Amino acid sequence: MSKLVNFIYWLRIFNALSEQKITMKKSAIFVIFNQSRHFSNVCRGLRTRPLEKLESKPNENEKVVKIAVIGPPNAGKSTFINKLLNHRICATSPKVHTTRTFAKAIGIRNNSQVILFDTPGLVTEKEMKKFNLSHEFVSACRHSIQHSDLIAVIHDVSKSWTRNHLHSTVLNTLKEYTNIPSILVLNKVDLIKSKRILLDVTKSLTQNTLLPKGFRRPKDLSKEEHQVKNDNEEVVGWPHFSNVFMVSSADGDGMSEVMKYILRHGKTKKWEYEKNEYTDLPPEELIVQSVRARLLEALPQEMPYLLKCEIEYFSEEKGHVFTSVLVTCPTERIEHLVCGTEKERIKHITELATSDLVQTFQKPVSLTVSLNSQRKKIK
Ligand SMILES: Nc1nc2c(ncn2[C@@H]2O[C@H](COP(=O)(O)OP(=O)(O)O)[C@@H](O)[C@H]2O)c(=O)[nH]1
Ligand SMILES: [Mg+2]
Repeated sequence: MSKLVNFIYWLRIFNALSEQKITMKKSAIFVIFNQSRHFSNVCRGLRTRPLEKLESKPNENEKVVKIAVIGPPNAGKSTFINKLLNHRICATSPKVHTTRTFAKAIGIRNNSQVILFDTPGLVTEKEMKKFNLSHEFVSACRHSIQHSDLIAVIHDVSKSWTRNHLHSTVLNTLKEYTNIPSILVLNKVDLIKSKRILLDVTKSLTQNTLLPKGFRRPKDLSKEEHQVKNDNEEVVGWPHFSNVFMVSSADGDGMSEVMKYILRHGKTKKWEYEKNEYTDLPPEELIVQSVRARLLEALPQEMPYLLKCEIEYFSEEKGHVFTSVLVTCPTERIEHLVCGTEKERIKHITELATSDLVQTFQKPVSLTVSLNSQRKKIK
């Protein structure tokens, strides 16, 4: 069976290459199949991204606005970006560190190109070790902030034990980039019944400086009284947010207000990306991230972090994406668990990842997810 699948892939790759008028030696193609990480480089000629060029004539109405979306892992940054742009670009899951690479999500509103930086969650040294994250992971986040017009802090209000203070890494980042205006986005408000909670959270996180519409701040508070501190006498908020929004990235509530505000920060300049370009990530990376996110969602606890996902095959033919992802498990026991009884679990994961990718690429997708285990490979 696997020989037949391989044969079909061979046929497809030959078709795709001949369609793209790419000439390659047979030996070169053999290397691609043996080293899948090299494969994506060869696929550069087979972009799924439409390559419609912008008119070369500069348009004075064109604007660009860049927003660094920051916040602790799982606050809902990727979900927020997808909802704001109304396009599933970033992978999301209920587990932390779904986003492991820094990515740009791009959309057009009116005459403005809106570029959102989906930053991997800000992490402490301890978390970096625990989740095996590289230093580049953190520096990519800082780099994106430096180049943005606005910082959007995404804060999860659904967790009672963290909602009343900003994450220390968020506070440190805000202190570092005081020159860039920042907004506070209280996310997951759909999970909060009481408006009072939202009011208290806003007071704490903005150090009593900003309140939602309809609430008045007492005029005669002294500077010290503004400072909201936790039990350890640490300041828990940031007094320089230029605005505060309450949203649900899950159902879209409050998103249009955020977009209106973002558009006000646009600078008149030539668009930086092609009209239909929606991310700087290559399609192979989007595919791997989508499969990984569904594995994170479907598997218990830390197990999905032990799996290695890599692209085996990618091609686009006549508007249809054909792709295959190889998931390497550390042991055969984990491979069986991922596979599930009668392959039910892996089939379900594949179906969900396929439907995510259809939304991302906005074209039909045929995805295969194959499993392997390291031990078996060594044998
Ligand atoms: N109920 C609810 N869940 C949300 C909301 N925003 C995000 N989530 C969920 O929170 C989890 C983490 O979201 P994700 O975007 O991956 O977080 P990130 O790590 O900050 O990028 C996912 O399971 C999302 O479905 C929201 O507004 N409401
Ligand atoms: Mg994310």
